[in-house]
Amino acid sequence: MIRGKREKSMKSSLLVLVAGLVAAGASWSAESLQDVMKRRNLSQQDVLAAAKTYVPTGKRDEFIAFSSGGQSGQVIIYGIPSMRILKYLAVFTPEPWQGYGYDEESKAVLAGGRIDGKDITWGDTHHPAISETNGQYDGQFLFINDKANPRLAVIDLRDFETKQIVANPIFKSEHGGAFVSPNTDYVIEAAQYATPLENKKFHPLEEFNERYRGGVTYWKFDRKAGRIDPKQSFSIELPPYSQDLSDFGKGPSDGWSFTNSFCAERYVGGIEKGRPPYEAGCSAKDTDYLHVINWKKAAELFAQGKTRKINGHDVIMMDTAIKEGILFLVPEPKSPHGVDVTPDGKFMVVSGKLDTHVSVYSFDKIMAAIKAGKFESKDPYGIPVIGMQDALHVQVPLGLGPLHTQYDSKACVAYTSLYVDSQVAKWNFCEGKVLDKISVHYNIGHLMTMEGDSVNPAGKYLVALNKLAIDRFNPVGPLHPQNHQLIDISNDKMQLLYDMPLPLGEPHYVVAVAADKLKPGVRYKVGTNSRTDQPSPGAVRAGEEKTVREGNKVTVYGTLIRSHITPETIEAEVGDEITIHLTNLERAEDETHGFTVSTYNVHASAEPGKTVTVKFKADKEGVYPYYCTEFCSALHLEMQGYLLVKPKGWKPTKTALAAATYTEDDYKKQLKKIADTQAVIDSVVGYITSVNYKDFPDVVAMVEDATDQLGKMPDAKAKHEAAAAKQDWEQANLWAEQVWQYQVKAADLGLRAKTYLEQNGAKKAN
Ligand code: CUK
Ligand code: CUA
Repeated sequence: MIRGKREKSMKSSLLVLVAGLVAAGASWSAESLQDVMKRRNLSQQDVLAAAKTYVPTGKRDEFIAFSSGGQSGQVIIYGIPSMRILKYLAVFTPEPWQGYGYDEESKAVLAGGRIDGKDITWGDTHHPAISETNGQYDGQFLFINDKANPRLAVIDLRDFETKQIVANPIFKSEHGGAFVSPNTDYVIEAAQYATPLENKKFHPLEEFNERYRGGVTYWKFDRKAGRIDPKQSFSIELPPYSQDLSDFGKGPSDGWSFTNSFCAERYVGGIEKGRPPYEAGCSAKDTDYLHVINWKKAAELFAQGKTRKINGHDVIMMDTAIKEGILFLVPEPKSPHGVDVTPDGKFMVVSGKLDTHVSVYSFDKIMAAIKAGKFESKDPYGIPVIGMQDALHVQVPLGLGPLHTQYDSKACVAYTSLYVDSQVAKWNFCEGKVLDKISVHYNIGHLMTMEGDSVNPAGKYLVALNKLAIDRFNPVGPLHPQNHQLIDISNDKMQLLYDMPLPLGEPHYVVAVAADKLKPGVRYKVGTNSRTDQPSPGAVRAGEEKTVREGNKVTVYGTLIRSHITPETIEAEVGDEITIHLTNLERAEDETHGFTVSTYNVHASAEPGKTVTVKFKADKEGVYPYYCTEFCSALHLEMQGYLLVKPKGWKPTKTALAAATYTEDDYKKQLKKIADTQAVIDSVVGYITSVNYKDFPDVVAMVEDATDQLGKMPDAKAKHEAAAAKQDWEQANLWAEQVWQYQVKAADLGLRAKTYLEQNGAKKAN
């Protein structure tokens, strides 16, 4: 028997492999740590850094980081402190592994991001934000913006899938998002490059001051639905000042939001006409403006209907905002970048890119000035301007090119990135003094501390998001990876621990949450459309699979389970529209099946319980294999089928399938194999039922899957026995083989369950 032989030879080669490993292990352990340090030229410091970041096999990271994927339009997920990349999460850009943009469910999500009727298949992601409850990260949702095409995405952290993309109805770019209010009722987005808000009629640059506008959008997040509600969302019209980053107030400043700007000069360039370029015109003055907005009151004005509809979206116009006293400006030096509210909500830290200072504004002082009506002037649009000195708590000279600020678990301690100096400065924002500096490689943009945007940052680690890697890694051509450097901040002096190359776009910002706050599921309720979280109309259970033809539409309701796709042939006529729904019937963790049809540019990833749909036009007659794209079991390669696209009016000339020859002897061997395997299954079942397996939901799922497989056996058994009675040895052998296939899958699950129970301390059942 071929299989028996193959198993035997596999077993003996396994033995050889194990023997080899043991020998290698012995020689490896004979080398001491000192030997390795010498051989690899490592210092004590290096070894200490390695020990602080190494996560042994089977152990997990303490924090999970969600990094923007920059121009890739994705989110990059990695663990801290190991810096191991865990997933590239598909957001604005098609991603084949996850079937994103290749199956119908995800195409519907991407369609939400269409602008002016056009598909936009990339994004420039900048700022991820984790949902908060009372200002603390709750690990439920993630938001991220697309700067290039003003859009915002909602990711559900129960399954790490993008659920929604909304396009901003009045902006043409968008940078100051995503940031969340302390209870995630709103997600803010601020415009970057001013344009006419309606943008339906052309307005020349000569009308910039009158017709072009910036703004901020407050997207209402419906936490129960897990979606943004565009109808409950609104914007505030702002001057064309190139609004940049934003942050929400918290604690005493809850109810207010802050957005800075960098070209309050309102310069419009024109280098090709001999005018000085943008960079000169946009940085000519010493100050720009921090926008201070009472968003709670703005939400009331929206509720009262004090808005104008622009492109179907509610906008509180500047005049209304000024009259109602919800909008103020404070000068900030000079072409600033980053406004970061302190964890206690008392201060707003602004960095001047072209100024060596960070400016710490006091919320109390700003409120006192507003209350007293003490303004130094009005801007050209009539917005009251609070004097800088009336709002400042302290200014601290940190170094060249300060950009972004993050906070420590220790009170008053902050970290600011210094782009030009390529350094991180640790400083005290209460007293205004520098505590420490460390060099990074090179030209740092954002930096991030653990839970650093929340009301109680976790400290411990800091990640420097360096724009240039230059000489840090093995060269891979002129386009270099980004360099995320991990820094230990648990002591007074910062210590550099690790360089991680990030090879997927230029991440701008990253957020990290304690790993134990994330509770992602391992399976869906059977038949779920994961993008809507609703039951899929295309779902069927085992035994209910069918193919339906209506006119030129062929719809397949199929299933996936180790190791077959049902159906195994799909028949169509050229020109038919084919829709294939597939439900993964597995419950076991990590039992994903993939699905594709040759040359039709479709792909789906079906995790346990999920129903996926692919759709295409069978526009060319011929034969197209389809198969499972994930190596899901020993017979994964056999998880296959044929799409037969026949010409119109085609008639068969040959009706019998080719067959191999089988004998009675073969059949007897099959029966013996089945009996042997059953003995293995019985012993595993004996063990599982002897312990408290019902206390382990993962094992219960595996047992359910195994029971499913075994449940199909009687039918196949009846078939092989009936065939044997008729001496049809082909059918008898093949159905007996199918019985064994069910056994093997059940045994595989049973052994996995047994291992799990042994490793997780199962106890004797009473
Ligand atoms: S930005 Cu890129 S380094 Cu978009 Cu937050 Cu500052
Ligand atoms: Cu399912 Cu491979």
